[in-house]
Amino acid sequence: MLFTDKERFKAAFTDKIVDQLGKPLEEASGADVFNILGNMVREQAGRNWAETNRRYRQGQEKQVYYFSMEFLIGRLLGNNLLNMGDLEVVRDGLEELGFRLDDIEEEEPDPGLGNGGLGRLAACFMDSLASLGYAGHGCGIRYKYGLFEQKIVDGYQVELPDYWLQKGNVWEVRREDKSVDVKFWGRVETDVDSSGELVFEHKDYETVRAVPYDIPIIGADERHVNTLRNWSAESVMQPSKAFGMRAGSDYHKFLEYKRSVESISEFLYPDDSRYEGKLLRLKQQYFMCSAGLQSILRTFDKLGLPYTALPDKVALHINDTHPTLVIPELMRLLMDEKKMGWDQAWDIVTRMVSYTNHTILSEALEKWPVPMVRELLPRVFQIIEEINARYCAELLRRYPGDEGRLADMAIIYGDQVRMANLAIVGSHSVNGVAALHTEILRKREMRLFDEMFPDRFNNKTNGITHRRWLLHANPQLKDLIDDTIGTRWKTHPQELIGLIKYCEDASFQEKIGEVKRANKLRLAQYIESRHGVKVNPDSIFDVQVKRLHAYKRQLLNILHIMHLYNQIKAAPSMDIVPRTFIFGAKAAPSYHLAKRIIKLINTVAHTVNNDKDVNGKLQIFFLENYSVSLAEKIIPAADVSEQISTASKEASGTGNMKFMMNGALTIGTMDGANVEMHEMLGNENMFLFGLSAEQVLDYYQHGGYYARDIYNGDGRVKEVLDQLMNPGAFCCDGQDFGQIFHSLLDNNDEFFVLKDFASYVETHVEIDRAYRNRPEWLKKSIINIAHSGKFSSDSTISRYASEIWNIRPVEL
Ligand code: 26W
Repeated sequence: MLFTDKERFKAAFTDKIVDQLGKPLEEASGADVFNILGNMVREQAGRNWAETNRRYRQGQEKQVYYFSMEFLIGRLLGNNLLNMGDLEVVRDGLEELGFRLDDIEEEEPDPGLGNGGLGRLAACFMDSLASLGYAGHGCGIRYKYGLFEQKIVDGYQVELPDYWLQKGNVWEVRREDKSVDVKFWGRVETDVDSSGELVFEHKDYETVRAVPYDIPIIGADERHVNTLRNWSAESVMQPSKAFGMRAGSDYHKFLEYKRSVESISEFLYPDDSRYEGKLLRLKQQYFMCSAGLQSILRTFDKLGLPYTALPDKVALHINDTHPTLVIPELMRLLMDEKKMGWDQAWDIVTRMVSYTNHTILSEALEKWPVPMVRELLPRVFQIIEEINARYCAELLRRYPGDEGRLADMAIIYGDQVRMANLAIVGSHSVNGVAALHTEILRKREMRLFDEMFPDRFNNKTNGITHRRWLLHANPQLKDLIDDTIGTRWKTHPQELIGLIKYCEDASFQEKIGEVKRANKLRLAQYIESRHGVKVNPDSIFDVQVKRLHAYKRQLLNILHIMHLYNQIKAAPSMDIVPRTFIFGAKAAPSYHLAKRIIKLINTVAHTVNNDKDVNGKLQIFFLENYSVSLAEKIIPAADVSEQISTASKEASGTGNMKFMMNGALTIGTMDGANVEMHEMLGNENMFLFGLSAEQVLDYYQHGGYYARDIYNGDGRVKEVLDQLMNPGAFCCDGQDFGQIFHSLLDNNDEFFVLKDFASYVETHVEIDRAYRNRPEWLKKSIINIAHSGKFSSDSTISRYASEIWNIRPVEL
């Protein structure tokens, strides 16, 4: 705790304002209050941070490093106060000084250092690691620009740069003294040393300085403070050093060099689930891997242990294939710098590295062109070639003459380096992120690897931190749960199951209903402030928020809404429970179809929201710039959670878990972690629809699906699709939505939107019916909350710790 009581906090805070800003409290702005408060929190955490590090070093504790190109951490002020146990004191104290903590929290820029699920998962894991007392740290990139800020202009997505660092970052500490150099380009010279060993020397390289910025990750007991180390790329000041020994490096070249170096940590690639083989991205990946490993080895060196002890003291986890270069880079460091032989280095590396796969979408598989890797990273490429050669030889020993297998499994094939294959071969553990996803990896996508390395594959179903997504985002629900089952669930979220006892308790149901209504009112106010429209808090809040991607099928959702609208137009007296459909989604800037879908949602919203016949039965809002902070406002207010991906395509989903924890009921396909939700909830407490993964995969393999048959056979489908093309309610000239129409009919509806349409419509009718029975609905809502503890990332992390990393909590 920062402050033992409110009065002391007020005094200390007021002093700081005066001392540091040289102005009286009355003149302090919201931004001033945020900065001063943030500084106080960080200073306090600093003591525990130093102590944590001292203890880890002194006890020679095994450290886990989670390498990830994305950490979508969200705002930190509220969560840090929560984890330090200061939230109430600070809230009350500020209140008395004339400030609302909620407003102060809004002053903090939301660090958009991630695209979506993968980045947010990394952030939840950081929180759980520290909260459970594990020595686990993040290694990432300090992007100057986060994911673009989305504006909606005339219904279209417009992207603006997100310069989140503009006003500085109170949480980070620049650690100049921990800088390391990373080398690109050049060539490798081979020589024989005095003892007859081959030595490899990297010549004519370009040097990039990597400077770490550390962010303290404060655990829920406040005492464990781990480190998220994000690397920033800077130029080396003397041109001679920057270019190694290369001749002719003049000043003009230096400026060019400086610009190109700084671009490495300039921006986050805004593409989610689609791979682009861009040189700059490869540079980012190597930059992070090399800098991270060098700093890890430095820390290890201080222990004074032999390198053979490395796997006992350090675990390296790679978040998808993006940091796979950790494998050859660590080989390089061990062999070239620490003078270790191949076999021993390989044994060490593979015992240290573990890999998580986050998607089976083939368009997301990273494959780098051989010439690019060879030129940018000449020594690393040699090592990849050697890994590949040895591994392919082993393959042919096991499966003599099986060229087909070799073609599928090789790391380098044709003109490409396949990162997933390298990641599997170079690690001791490969995990999927939900039971179904892991099953698909083992039985289909990675079948041959599973056959070759049967002990390597395992499942770790994703999780979410209940501290951010319940305690912080939904304080009223937190209080109600505390009053009902006590507070142990906060450290043991599985104990939320104790709420089951109350699921039929009428007074508890009513209280749950009141909390939901309060959250809906708050969101309604937010929407009104942005859209200037009143939102009916008694309508069903039906929400789909996530990245925009064809497989996630926002299109299915909006086509269904168009159908509802058509029904109302045909029979304005139609009896339905009023619905408010809420969307939030960013599309990759180059993903044209996704952007059309955003436009369609906004067009339909405009028509429906302004049609008198609709008479409040439907409202549609597309909330711009979906982000962690917006999610915290939306999710607690949802009645219905849309998790409607084409079965087999969503590796896990984590939004699904957040909604469940906040008492929303899910309409979903049997995909990702929805399957595991359904296992606990049953058909009673969840609304399932659509094809199964098996059916989908069968269609892909054997054909037999004809979207046009559905268009011709189902009048409802024909009506909404024709509305995409013909002038009328939603469309003007047939140009706007033609691409969507063609993707469904001419490209045969890759994601089975039309195939699942009928069952989706029916299931929504069921939701309408279920909502009318308020006690039953609230009972289902309670049952959802009660089971959501299973999806706490604390459980997930405990399993990573014991089954993959072999670490235990460190007592402080
Ligand atoms: C190289 C381009 C690229 C960028 C990002 C390819 C793939 C990605 C990520 C793997 C996409 C992603 O975020 N995947 C999501 O990961 C979540 C956490 O495991 C899962 O819950 C989601 O289902 C999965 O889509």
